[in-house]
Amino acid sequence: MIRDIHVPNGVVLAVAVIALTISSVALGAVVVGRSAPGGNYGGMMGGNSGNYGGMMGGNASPAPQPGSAGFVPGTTTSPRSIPVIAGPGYFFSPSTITVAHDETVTFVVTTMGPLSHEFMVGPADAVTTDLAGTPEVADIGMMQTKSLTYTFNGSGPYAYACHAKGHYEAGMRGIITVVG
Ligand SMILES: [Cu+2]
Repeated sequence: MIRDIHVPNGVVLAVAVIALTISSVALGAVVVGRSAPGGNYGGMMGGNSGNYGGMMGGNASPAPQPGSAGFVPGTTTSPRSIPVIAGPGYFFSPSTITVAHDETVTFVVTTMGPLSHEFMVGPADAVTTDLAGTPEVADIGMMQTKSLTYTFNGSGPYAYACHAKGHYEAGMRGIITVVG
């Protein structure tokens, strides 16, 4: 049943994540961030209520992605929120993410299943080698959500990974493509 979340259906995933995290403290911080001028969900979803109404109502049209018309890139004052599910098992959903050059993104990472995970993001070489100083949030326990904000101002390639013992080797990593 939980495996269903892994299907490549952005709407299902987004709704699941929001349902999971809407009561969490972590998302609260993100919502505050998104409330800054020019960066609320109302504009992106084409609604006018400035909240999750469009997505929770089962709207089949996800927000425009980088490279598409109507895309609104995240900024340092209003990062774009990207939900990520860790597990159950040794993978992230999604396993590929697209960002715009110079965009600031807040990854909202929720662990499914009993294993604790971490989320590291940065240049692919640093992430692959677990280089000290690479941004990460660690010890994300079952049903916990932690957030990490990152600005993609380099040339790439970028990646994300979990380096809990054995997890990276088992496939717990993802690729970030920069466009624009
Ligand atoms: Cu892990």
